[in-house]
Amino acid sequence: MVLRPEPTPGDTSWFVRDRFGLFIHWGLYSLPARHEWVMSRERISAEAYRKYFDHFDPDLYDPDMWAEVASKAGMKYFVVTTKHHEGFCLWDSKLTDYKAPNTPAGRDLLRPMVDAFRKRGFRVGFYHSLLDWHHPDYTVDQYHPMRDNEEYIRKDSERDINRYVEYLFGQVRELLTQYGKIDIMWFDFSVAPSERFPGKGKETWQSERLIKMVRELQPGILINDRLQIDQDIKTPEQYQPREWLRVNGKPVVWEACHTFSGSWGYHRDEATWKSVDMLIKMLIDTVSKGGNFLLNVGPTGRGEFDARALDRLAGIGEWMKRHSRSIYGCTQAPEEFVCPQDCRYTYNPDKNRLYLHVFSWPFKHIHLDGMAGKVEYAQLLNDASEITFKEHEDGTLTLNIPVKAPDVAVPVIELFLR
Ligand code: JFZ
Repeated sequence: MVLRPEPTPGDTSWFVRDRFGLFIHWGLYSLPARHEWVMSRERISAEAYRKYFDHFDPDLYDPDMWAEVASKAGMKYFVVTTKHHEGFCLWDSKLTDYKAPNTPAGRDLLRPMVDAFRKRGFRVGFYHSLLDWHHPDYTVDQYHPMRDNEEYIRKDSERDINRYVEYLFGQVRELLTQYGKIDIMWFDFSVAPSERFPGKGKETWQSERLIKMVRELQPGILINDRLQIDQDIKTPEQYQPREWLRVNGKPVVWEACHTFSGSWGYHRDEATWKSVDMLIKMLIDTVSKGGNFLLNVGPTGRGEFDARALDRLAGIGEWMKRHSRSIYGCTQAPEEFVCPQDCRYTYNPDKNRLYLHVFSWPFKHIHLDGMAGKVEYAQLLNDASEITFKEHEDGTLTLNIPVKAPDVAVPVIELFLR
């Protein structure tokens, strides 16, 4: 029996088919180049942070190249930070001067990006930070850059968070009315209360009213879970769930979001970059549990994907070129199919095909318990070469595999089921 996620308010049919998306974290934090939280981590005031605004000049920005690289990697949708916690806006918002057109960039950076990706058939997603460390009415909380500045904290009495929330609504309205059809709204995030400061959650954001507005402006749009009211997508971050995510015991639509390294924003000196093999296995593992995989690039202050990111995306694309059939339109295999060790199953219910991803290539045989009589034909996906098999009386089906593994990151055997 194939697990199906609980229905949601938005149209997730394309989302659970496409499976693989690109996250883009791009803002002023690309210039300090040491994590997108640098303003908070280093307690940088808005005044001191201004130097990045004054020097933001992505002269090598080429969104067509970004979209081309992402498309070749096999990605089908993208989610870009319209505004991150620093408060800087990539688009030509009429509600603030703190925006790309007022920097040396001199223009709306969001519009050419949306156009370039949409031209290649991508679905369009907007990440939008609920936190805003620049807005004058955004009150101090446990993550605010000025949380240790008593004088700044004292002035909280003059700040009106509801005036900030109206600004938030106004900018979301701009984004959902001026850039065509938007497929995902990825809000981020609600702040837990701390000993010193109150939190900011669904009451602060007026989440119910905001969700209502978003859905009125973009019918069918998908909304994530970080307004503190579950909507269409659960969003585990920087870890791999052990099984299909459930809410109240029921399987739900979910998307794991990950970085190449430990930073979402461009980080020059961060060295924990995941290998292509690891990233491919994470993608496979996610789909084998019925989830989506949103993989992030942090472009540089010049507007480029750096060499490390291009290397990973090219490597993933090389695998996806011959193996995307085991990702697109696939989900967790029926629970009666017991997956062999060091492997992952994905399953395409429309084609009734089972995909065996071999993470560690064994010697000569792979034994599929209980599959005798259920497989009509088997082949290596990379070159469509037949994999013969023998069926045993105890119900086992034994695949006869070559001693030498195929020269691909993760070999996949395509099983045509009866
Ligand atoms: C958030 C952002 O802070 C981060 O910069 C990035 O954009 C990521 C995709 O989303 O990261 C979070 C948000 C919430 C928690 C942890 C990381 N949380 O509630 O534990």
